[in-house]
Amino acid sequence: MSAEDEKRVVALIDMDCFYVQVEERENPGNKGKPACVVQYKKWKGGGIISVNYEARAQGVTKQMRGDEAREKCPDCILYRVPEQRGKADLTRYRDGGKEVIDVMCSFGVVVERASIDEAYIDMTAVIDKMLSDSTATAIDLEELPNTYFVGWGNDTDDVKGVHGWLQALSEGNCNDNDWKLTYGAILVEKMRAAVYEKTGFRCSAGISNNKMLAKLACGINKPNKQTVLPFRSVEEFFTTFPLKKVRNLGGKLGLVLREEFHCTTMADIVKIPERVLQERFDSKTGTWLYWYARGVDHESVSSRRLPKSIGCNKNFTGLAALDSREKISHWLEELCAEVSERLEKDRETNNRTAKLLTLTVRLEGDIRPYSYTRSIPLTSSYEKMHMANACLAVISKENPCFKQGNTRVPVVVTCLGVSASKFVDQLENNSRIDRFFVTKNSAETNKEKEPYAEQEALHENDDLNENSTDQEDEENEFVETERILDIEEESITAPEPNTADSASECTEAEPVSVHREMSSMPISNQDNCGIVKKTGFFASRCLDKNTPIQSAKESVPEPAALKMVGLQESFSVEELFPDLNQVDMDTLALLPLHLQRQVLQAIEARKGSYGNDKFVVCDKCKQQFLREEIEEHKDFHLASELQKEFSAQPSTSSLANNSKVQTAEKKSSKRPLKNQKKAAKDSKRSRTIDSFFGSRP
Ligand code: DCP
Ligand code: CA
Ligand code: CA
Repeated sequence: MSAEDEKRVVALIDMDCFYVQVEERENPGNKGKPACVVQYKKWKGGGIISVNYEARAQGVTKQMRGDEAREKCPDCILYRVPEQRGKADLTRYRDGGKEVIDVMCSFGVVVERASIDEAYIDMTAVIDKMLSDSTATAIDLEELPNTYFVGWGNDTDDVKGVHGWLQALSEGNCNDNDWKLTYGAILVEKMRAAVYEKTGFRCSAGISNNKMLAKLACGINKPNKQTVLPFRSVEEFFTTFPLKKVRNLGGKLGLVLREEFHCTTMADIVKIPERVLQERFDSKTGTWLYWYARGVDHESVSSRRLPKSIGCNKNFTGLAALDSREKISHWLEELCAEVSERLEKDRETNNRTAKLLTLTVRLEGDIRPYSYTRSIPLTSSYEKMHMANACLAVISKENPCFKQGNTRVPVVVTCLGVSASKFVDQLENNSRIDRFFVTKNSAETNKEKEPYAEQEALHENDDLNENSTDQEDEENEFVETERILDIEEESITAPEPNTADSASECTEAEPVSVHREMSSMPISNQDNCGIVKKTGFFASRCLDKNTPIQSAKESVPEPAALKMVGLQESFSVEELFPDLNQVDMDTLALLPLHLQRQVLQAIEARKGSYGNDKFVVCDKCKQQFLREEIEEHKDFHLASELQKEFSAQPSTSSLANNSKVQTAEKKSSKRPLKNQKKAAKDSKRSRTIDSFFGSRP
């Protein structure tokens, strides 16, 4: 651990018994009485998803059903999640969460909404300013009314550890980080008070130097309390802290650590040498884990107020399982109606449009939370039937019976999910589309619009996203949605660092399902969709547009970049648009130009005409290009020529030396063509056109 690791001041704020608080605000007369929120179906009083602290005091837990809660606590109030279209309607909870986020944002800190009821805050800049402005050395106890300090409390006179901590500060027995955390705690006290004043909701918080520590600190003292976890207390604290409670270690990674390495606490991981961790996982993950176990987490808090995906899913268990095309179609319509409505509202409020629709399906007999996921490009239309038909086409494709026109399907669907993601700013829609399929760096430039949820969801089970879920299952599906993503990830790896300066990769904010099986069915092509699994057209923008797509693999040397499915794949126009009669021009316009050209050429070829005025012929290579492409293509020729000339020069020649260049040019122009080609070929081995330009003074 170094001073570098203690530079930031990060908090996680989590609402106390959130759904109950939302209900209590609607029913103020019930405040202070024991209460729960139960899932909307009534069997045994419904499954409990939120319990207030009054009910907890009487032994009611989330694991119970409503009836059991009443047995334990007869006067316990049971609120029911509202219902719409036969499924849970979480609008009021979502809206409540947004109110809280707005209050936090008013403090000038970086706010990353992490789930329906929590947010990470990076307050480093504000604290640094407070510290530089402040002349005070002593801090008043009253500024920290609800704050606990891990490692500083005792069982008698200073349970919270606040006295001991402040005394150490006043005696100069502390470092810069201790001061920063203390000011951070004061600021969070103020934020929580403001949240209460403006929304009526109580919350708890964890304050430390990074997201992992802030999150686990938050859970230590609840409700309406906040906990500071100073770096110096981490080592001791980790000797007993269970690793499965730690962010990012709740899933597969944690399972391997528990089962193969027999680790139960964070301190157990510390005992494993870095090399061993690297061998078991991979070098990057091993190193990440090595430091993570020591309380080091570099993931940045990125400004995100909007949900990353908008979706919903529903379980159809037992007799409710969907065993016909009609039933599947009906429920797809219902789900798409909800998604469509929420997307429209989102477009209006946030000025953005979703570009990808992901369908999740679980078939009967499958013990996994899902059987497959498929993603489909989404055009600007949020029309529910448009989306529902596209989803149905996907299922038809996956299930050959549909193709044969049968109405009964041989496999039965037990869970359906529809989720829209890949939001782009509406105004700059088309021009910015490709940045959402590209590097972390470019995604970061659009931070404010980058939504929350799935980044977390990849590695966590306990954070919620804004996807509403059918909640009736015994095992709560609200969390299961996240587990879907967790399980989906094939390899066990460190989470991608959330930093603007991290290595450029094609993975930022990609839901894992999309990594693995990004299909590219044009949404207008519903009836004959021909889903392309593992397609690569978005990935192809990483390549030189004049590079044949098949060479994509060689073009992307970084293993992490290969995570984006499709970089290894080639594909044909037919795979992209199986029915050339039904190419949706809006969808086509989202593709890179060279792909648009290939599709348009195929359409023209089918018609037997080549006279489309979209095309121009390059006078150098006589190939046809789109008008928009030709300038860039000409640059390619220019670059090739320059490279030929350059490679014809003796390797020691200096470009700065004009006379030498001229000599070389003369020589090269006299060179027989065969030799020129050879020279160009030789030079290609060591230099690319890009590197040539890069090396120019
Ligand atoms: N939720 C859900 N299903 C779950 C867990 C939670 O629908 N399995 C919903 C209801 C919760 C909200 O998400 O109110 C937030 O979840 P938390 O885990 O943060 O739990 P609470 O806020 O209810 O309680 P706590 O005070 O422990 O944070
Ligand atoms: Ca909560
Ligand atoms: Ca929570």
